[in-house]
Amino acid sequence: MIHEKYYELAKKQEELLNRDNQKDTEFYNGIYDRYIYPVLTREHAPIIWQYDLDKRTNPYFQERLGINAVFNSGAIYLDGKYYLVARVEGNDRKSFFAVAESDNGIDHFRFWDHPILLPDTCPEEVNVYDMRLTKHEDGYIYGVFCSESKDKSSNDLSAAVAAAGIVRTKDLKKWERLPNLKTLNSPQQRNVVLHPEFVNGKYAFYTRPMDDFIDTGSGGGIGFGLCEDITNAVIDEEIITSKRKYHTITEVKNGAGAVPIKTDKGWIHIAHGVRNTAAGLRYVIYAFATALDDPTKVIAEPSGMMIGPRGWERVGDVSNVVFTNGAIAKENGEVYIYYASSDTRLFVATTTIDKLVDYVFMTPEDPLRSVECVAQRCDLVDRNLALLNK
Ligand code: M1P
Repeated sequence: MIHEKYYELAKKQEELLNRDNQKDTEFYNGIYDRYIYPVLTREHAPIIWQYDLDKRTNPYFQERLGINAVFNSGAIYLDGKYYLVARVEGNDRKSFFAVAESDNGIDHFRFWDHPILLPDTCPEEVNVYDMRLTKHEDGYIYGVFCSESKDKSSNDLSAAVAAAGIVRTKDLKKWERLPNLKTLNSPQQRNVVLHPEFVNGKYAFYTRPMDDFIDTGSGGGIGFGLCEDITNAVIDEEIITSKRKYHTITEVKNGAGAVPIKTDKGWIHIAHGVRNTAAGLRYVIYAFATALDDPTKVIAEPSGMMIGPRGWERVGDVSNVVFTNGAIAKENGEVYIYYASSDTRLFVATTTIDKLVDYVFMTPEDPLRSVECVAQRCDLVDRNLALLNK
């Protein structure tokens, strides 16, 4: 017998799932549009994931397996639909993956009935999160994610080891688990992204060399490495592409985000940068371009952040964070950047390839010193005043 409260909650949830999103007309920067509502929140999680609907076993209709947050999502466009593979975090702090789909990419996202049950091939793995989805030229869709385990070499209960887990699928329904990526020179890895094309005939990964679970330590930025065999992926050499720099948005760490977008002028990368503040770490999203014939060679890197947390985006489980691990670039030039705010909810920002290219190649680089930043701004002012006073 189904508890009557279920129908009340289901009706309320239907209203949320059917709500149209709206562009945030208060916001303008010419680079992308923001939207008023998140595309996914904990309120989007199916009721059947959380409640036992049976009145006999759940007379008070209590939440049995609560959902705390829905955030960092891989993204892919397949057969006319927009799919997100979201990081869903239960009240128990464990994350898992679940597919949500929409017809237009900006609203009406709806989770499939079942979360993804990954093949349990990694007994030490305790947590999984932040899947990047790569439609690879070998014909598979790969999901690369963080596979986290307890650091058994330490007595500290919070000491953990992060590695890159790899799965592949053709339909987002059946997932084959491959061995975790091994990087011979980096003890830990997070924010690993598979490049969509072979490079020199090999699989190419963007990595994030780390000495420690939180601190990247000597890790100098976003790495890059090649491997022969994705079914036993080993990278013996990582080189740094986008570097961390002093007194910038990447000072503490950075990491690859969405799968790079191929354009006529180069690969466009949408990544995250982290700096420290008295209030803790601040995560923002930035962009850069690498050469088409050498995806490790940075050829343009606009100054500063592209997306920063704004308004209520600043507040959540881990406040002052925006983070992306998925974007969709369609053949018609539309781009959908899915970014989570404060490890709590997921938003979309929309733009186009042309606007992204203009942003990445026409925005001046960070000259890295205040005095030079002012000179850069004065140059802009002078050019504008000359135009205005003509
Ligand atoms: O809490 C902010 C983000 O922290 C991590 O990113 P990084 O590895 O760069 O520190 C990730 O765990 C990410 O999931 C999270 O959003």
